Amino acid sequence: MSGMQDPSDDLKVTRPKKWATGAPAVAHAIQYSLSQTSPKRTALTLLNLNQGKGIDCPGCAWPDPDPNHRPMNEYCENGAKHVNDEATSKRITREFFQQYSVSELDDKSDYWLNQQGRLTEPMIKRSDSDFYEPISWDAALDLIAEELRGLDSPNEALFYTSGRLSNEAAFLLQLFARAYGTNNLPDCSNMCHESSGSAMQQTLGVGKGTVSLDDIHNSDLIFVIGQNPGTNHPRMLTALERTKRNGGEIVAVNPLPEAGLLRFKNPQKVRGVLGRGTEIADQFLQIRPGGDLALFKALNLLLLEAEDANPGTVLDHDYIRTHTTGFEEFARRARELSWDQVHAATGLTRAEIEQVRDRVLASNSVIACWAMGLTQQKHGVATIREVVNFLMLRGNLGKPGAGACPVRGHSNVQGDRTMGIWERVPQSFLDSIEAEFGFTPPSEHGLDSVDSIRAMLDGRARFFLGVAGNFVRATPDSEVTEKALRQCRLTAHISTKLNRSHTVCGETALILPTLGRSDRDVQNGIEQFVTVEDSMSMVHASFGRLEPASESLLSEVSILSRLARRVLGDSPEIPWESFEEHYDAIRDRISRVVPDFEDFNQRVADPAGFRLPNPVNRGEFRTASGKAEFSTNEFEWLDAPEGYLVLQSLRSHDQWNTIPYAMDDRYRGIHNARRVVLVNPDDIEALGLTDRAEVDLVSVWHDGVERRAPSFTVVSYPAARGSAAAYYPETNVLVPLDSVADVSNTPTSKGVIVRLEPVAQQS
Ligand SMILES: Nc1nc2c(c(=O)[nH]1)N[C@H]1C(S)=C(S)[C@@H](COP(=O)(O)OP(=O)(O)OC[C@H]3O[C@@H](n4cnc5c(=O)[nH]c(N)nc54)[C@H](O)[C@@H]3O)O[C@H]1N2
Ligand SMILES: Nc1nc2c(c(=O)[nH]1)N[C@H]1C(S)=C(S)[C@@H](COP(=O)(O)OP(=O)(O)OC[C@H]3O[C@@H](n4cnc5c(=O)[nH]c(N)nc54)[C@H](O)[C@@H]3O)O[C@H]1N2
Ligand SMILES: [Mo]
Repeated sequence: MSGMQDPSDDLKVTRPKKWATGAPAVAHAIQYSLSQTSPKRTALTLLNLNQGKGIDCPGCAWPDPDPNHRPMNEYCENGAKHVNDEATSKRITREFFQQYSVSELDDKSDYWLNQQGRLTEPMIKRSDSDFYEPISWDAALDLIAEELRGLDSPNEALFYTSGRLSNEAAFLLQLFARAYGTNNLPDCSNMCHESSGSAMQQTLGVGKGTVSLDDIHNSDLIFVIGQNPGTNHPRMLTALERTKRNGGEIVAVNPLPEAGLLRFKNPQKVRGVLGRGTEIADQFLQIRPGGDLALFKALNLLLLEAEDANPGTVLDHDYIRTHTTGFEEFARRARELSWDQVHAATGLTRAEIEQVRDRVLASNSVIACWAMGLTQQKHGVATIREVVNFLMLRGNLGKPGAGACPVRGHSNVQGDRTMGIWERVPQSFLDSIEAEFGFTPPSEHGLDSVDSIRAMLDGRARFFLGVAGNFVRATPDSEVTEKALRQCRLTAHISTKLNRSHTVCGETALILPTLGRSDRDVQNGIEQFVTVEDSMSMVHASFGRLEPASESLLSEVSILSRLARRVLGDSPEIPWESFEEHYDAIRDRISRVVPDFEDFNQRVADPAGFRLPNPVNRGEFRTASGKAEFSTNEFEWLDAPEGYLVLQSLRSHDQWNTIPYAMDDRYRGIHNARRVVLVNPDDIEALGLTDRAEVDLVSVWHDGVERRAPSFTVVSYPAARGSAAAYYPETNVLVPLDSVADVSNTPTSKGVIVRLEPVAQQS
C-alpha cells in the first residue's frame, strides 16, 4: 500500500490532558505558522481570520459571533495552523517533480507530501512515464475536454469535491457536470454528515441543523455526542462556556474522556489562561462505541414512563399534536426495550441514564449536538432519527435554546450541498436549473463516494476529477480504493497542496494547482470574493488577502469555467466566460436558482452575512406527511465477539482530515508517533497483551478477506471497555468498502471489529 513510511517513530506517552486550549495553544499555532512562513504572512493571515472583509477560516464550519461582538482573534489554534499550512512560503517547482518519480513520491508519508509546500504550475503524468512534467493550462484543459467528449456515456465521469469549495465554485461545478450529462457528484459529505442529512430529511424534511449560536448560548441543556470539540471545533468551547455562564448544563457522550469535554481554558481571557478554566461537562457518559441508539431509546422510554407517572407534565402534547405524526406507534414500540440490552450496548448503568433524564426534565430547552461518533456507524441514521424523537417528545424544536445541531466539518460543506453538490439533489432543484439555463439536467441519481469506487473497479467509470480534497485517503478500504483509481484512464485534481491522490493516479494524471481561500483572487483587475455557509446556515463573504503562491495559479472558478467552455461551448444561456470575469455574475444566477438566495449580491455585502431560514423553525416540514415524523428504530448495537474490540478511526490534535501536520496528539498525551492504538488497560490485560506491545490490527468482515494495518503500538488509555481508537487515514485500510451505514451509505469508520495480533519480536 502507498505511503507506509512514517517520518518519526519515537513514541512518547504522557498523561492525557484534562483541559483543552489555554495559553500553550496560541503559542503552538504561532510556532507552526512560523515554521511554514514569514512573520508578515503569519500576521496577515491571523489578523484577517474570521473578520468582516477577512478570510473565512477554512478550519471548520463553526459559526462566527455577531461582528459587533467579535474579538480581534476569533480563531483557534487549529484554525490558525490550518490556514497557515495553506499560507506556507514553501513551493513545489518543476525541479521537484524531476527529482522524484511518482513511485518515489508514493513511498513518502502523507505528512511529507504535505510539507513540500504549495503547488505552483499544472503538471501531467503521461501514460508512458513515471514522472510528472509541466503542461500549459490550455493543453491540460484540452486533454480533459477531449477525454470527456470521448466517453461512451457522461456517467463514466466522476466529479468529486470536498467541502473546501466556495459556493461560487460549487455552483459552477454542479452546473457543468449536469450540463455535461451526469449527477455523479460524490463529495466528502458522503463520508461525513450524510447520515445526519438522511435522518433529518426523513423525519424533519430538511437535512440541516435548526439552531443558531444564540440558541447555544441560551440553552438549558446541551448534549455533545460523538464529538471532540477541543480538537475539531475549538471555538465551540467558547460558546459552551457561555452556555454555562448563563446557567445551562452540558452532557457529553463519548467512549473517550476528551480533554475539551472535561474542562476549557479560554485563551482569549486572562482568567482562562491563568485559572483552572470552566468545567464543561456536568455529566460525562462514557459510552461504548455504537451504543448511542440504545441510550436514546432508553432516555425516550424513561420520558414516556415519567409521563405515565405524572400525566400531562412531561411531554409537550401540544407540539406532538400540532406538528408531528407517528407518536402512538413510536410510543408503543418504545416500551419493548430491555435494560439488559441497554446495558450491554452502552456500558452505562440505569442510574446514570436516569440522572440524564432528570436533567432533561429540569430543562425547558434542550439542544443535541453531534458529529462523526454518530454518523459513521452502521446504524447512524437510526440513531440520529432516535435523537430527533427525543427532541420532539418535549417540543425541543423551533423554540429558543432548543434544536438539532449536526456540527459540520469542512468550512463550506453545508454550502456546497445548498449549491447542488449532491448526487441525489431534489427534482425541484433540477427544475430550477432547467428554467434558468434552458437545458434538461439528467434526473437519475448519480454515484456517491462508495458507489464511485465500485464503478471505477468494474470499469463503469473511467474519468475522475477531484476538486479539492484527497479522495484516496478520505475513503475506506485503501487497497481496494487505490486499485480503483489506478484503473481510471484519466485522473485530474484541482489542488492547493500535494497529497496521496496525486501519487495514486490513473493511467494519465493531471495536477491543476489553484488559489486557496487565503489567496487574493483578481479577475480583470477587480478583486473578487467568494461566499460560504457555516454549520448554522449563516452565509457570508470571504476575501483572500495573501499574494498567491505563484503567478500561474488559477482560481477554481476560472479552471471550471474554462473547462466547461471547452467541453460545452459558451452560450447565451450559460455564459461561462462572464462567470469567470466577475463572480457577481455567478451569484446573480444562484439567486435565481437556489431557494432563499434572493438578492444574493446585495445581502452578502453585509459583513455579518445573512441566515438562511430553516422551515422546521416555523413549523413547516417538507416530509411525506407534511409533519415531523416520529420513527421506530430497531434496536442495534456493535457486539464484538470475545477477543475482539470495536475500533474507531479518529483525528489527532495535529491533523486536518487526511493530512497530519505533526506527529503529536497533545491532549491525549501521544507524542512523535501516529501508529498507536488506544485501549483500556483492562482490555489489554484480558487480551493477554501489555502496554506498548507491537500489534497488527486485523479487521474481520463477511467477505472473509483479511484486512491488516501493520505495526501499531498498544497504548493503555482510559477508553470505554471493549473499544479501541486509532488514527485515520492510517486505519482506512481496515474499513471494508461494503461496511456502510444503512440508508446513507457512509463508511462505518467508527465501528470496525478488529483483533490485535501481536507482532513476533525479532530476535
Ligand atoms: N483540527 C481539525 N479540525 C477539524 C477537522 C480536522 O481533521 N482537524 N476535521 C473537520 C471535519 S471534516 C469534521 S467532519 C469534524 C470532525 O469532528 P469530530 O466528529 O469531533 O471528529 P473525530 O476525530 O472523528 O471524532 C469523533 C469523536 O466521536 C467519538 N466517538 C467515536 N465513536 C463513537 C460512538 O459510537 N458514540 C459516541 N457517542 N462517540 C463516539 C470519538 O471518541 C471522538 O471523540 O471536524 C472538523 N474540524
Ligand atoms: N477512517 C476514516 N475516514 C474518514 C473519516 C474518519 O473519521 N475516519 N472522516 C471523513 C470525513 S468527516 C471527511 S470530511 C473526509 C475528508 O476528505 P477530503 O475533504 O477529501 O480530504 P481533505 O484531507 O480535507 O483534503 C485535503 C486536500 O485538499 C486540498 N485543498 C485544501 N484546500 C483547498 C482549496 O482551497 N482548494 C482546492 N482545490 N483544494 C484544496 C489540498 O490539496 C489537500 O491536500 O474524510 C473522511 N474519511
Ligand atoms: Mo467531515
